[in-house]
Amino acid sequence: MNQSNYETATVMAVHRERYELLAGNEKLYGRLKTANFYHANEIIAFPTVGDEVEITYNENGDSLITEVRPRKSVFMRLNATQGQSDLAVAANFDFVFITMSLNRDFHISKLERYLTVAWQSGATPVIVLTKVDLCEDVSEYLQQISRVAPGIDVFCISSVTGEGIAEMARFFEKGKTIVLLGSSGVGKSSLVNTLMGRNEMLTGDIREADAQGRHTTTYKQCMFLPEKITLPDGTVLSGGGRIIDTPGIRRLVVSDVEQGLQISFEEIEELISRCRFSDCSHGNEPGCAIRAALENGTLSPKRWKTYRDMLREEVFSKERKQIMMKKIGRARRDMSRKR
Ligand SMILES: Nc1nc2c(ncn2[C@@H]2O[C@H](COP(=O)(O)OP(=O)(O)O)[C@@H](O)[C@H]2O)c(=O)[nH]1
Ligand SMILES: [Mg+2]
Ligand SMILES: [Zn+2]
Repeated sequence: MNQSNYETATVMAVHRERYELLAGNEKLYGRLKTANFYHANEIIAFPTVGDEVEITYNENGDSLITEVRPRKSVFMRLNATQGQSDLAVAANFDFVFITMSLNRDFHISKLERYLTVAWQSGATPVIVLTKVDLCEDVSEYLQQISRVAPGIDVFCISSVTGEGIAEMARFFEKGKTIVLLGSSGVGKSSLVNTLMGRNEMLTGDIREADAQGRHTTTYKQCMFLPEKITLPDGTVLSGGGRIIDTPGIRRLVVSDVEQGLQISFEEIEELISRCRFSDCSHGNEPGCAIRAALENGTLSPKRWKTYRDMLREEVFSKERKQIMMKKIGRARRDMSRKR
């Protein structure tokens, strides 16, 4: 046995069906066992970027990924394929940078959704408002945010000028991982490139599909930040840690966000607990605290709608999961019978 006979590795990037792994200081490639299931925290899961995996090392080719280690945090999204398990988008991060640009992309209901998934992931949300160089007045945005995200750090930054990035320095720390969450075009990859000091990710109108085969086309990628981060204006920050860039998630689908909803819509759940009937549908029942709050203006109809939409998606996703677990259970029993 030589010293590079690794048993565990970190998933640094996910290509179509091949995984870029880091084991010790060595870069390896890994593949999945075919027709098999991977377990992480009881959820049936395929490996994703940031995952710690167990491998069967192969010095002559791709290693075999045999198991996904339990995750300390994860983003999941629903799998559109019927009967397939939810897909992990990123794993094992400490901070979620919820990125929205200070122009077209700014929607408070989107932020509410992001906050819910961020809390649910197990990591700490941080709000990063990008393209501050294009925005004349941020105060209106900040005011809106303080209403839905009290106590959460908010930064206004520009990846072009470097403005505001120094204030975030405490998140760039050895042993800590940041994941970027936000719509396509808000400037996630630009932020990565500014922090890395080189063009690591593709940005802007160079679509991922246009650049197949090039190094930068990686779908999801985890990078080590430099120990010294040099901003465009020459400021040097102490860096370190890792950052995960994901492609823009077009429509964030909610699954398993019960706890996240409890945290990010705390005041709504508090109101609901004050409705006279415990099974209040918040329609015409007497003593409904939600209706009272909507009528006196302390609860905005939009926020109430976002909450209800997310709750509905949550119920839907739970039902789907139950069906899937039954299917998998059946498949397992069939398999063991055949043996
Ligand atoms: N003016 C300005 N443009 C930015 C900034 N960050 C990103 N952009 C531009 O916004 C577009 C989308 O950026 P990109 O990083 O690809 O967004 P992503 O899809 O979230 O990764 C590109 O054309 C960038 O040049 C910024 O801070 N200021
Ligand atoms: Mg990008
Ligand atoms: Zn009610």
